[in-house]
Amino acid sequence: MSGTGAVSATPLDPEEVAGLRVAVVAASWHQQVMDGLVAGALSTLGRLRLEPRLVRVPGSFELPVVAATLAASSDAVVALGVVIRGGTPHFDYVCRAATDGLVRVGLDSGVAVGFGLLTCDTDEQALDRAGLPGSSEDKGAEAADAAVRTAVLLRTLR
Ligand code: DLZ
Repeated sequence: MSGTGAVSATPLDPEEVAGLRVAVVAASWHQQVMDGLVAGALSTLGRLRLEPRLVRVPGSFELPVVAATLAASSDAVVALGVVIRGGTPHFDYVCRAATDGLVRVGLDSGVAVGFGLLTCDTDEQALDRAGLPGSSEDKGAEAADAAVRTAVLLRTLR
């Protein structure tokens, strides 16, 4: 999937997001990439003067169950992880479980869930999306922005 076509929405204003409770849940596999994703998400939230709770889980497979628990006390949950394709079908199972699980968390809880799960063929692809020096994209920042934007929208719709 290409990043071409991403929205360039008006930047969020700290005043319109004030009071939102935000949690970040981050997997731990592929440390360098995860460091970039977490930094991107935290810096986006920090710019909005939000103070997220950060929770680490072992792998991406564990993201949904912890996201579900965090959703009970949050207005937005940002889920971050990276899965790199290997030589077995394990990749597909972890990606599907994490993705389907996170969708379910959002629908069951009504809480905004930001999808910051990279599913890549190679380390290079993941590094290029991790918001690190030299990366062309910052998916951690994008997931945080999308989660907060959606939480604001849900707040106005209710
Ligand atoms: C087992 C596994 C493998 C092979 N690869 C990854 C990966 O690339 N990224 C990731 O976040 N987690 C991986 N895991 C770990 C699983 O997500 C999970 O933590 C374990 O299967 C234990 O439940």
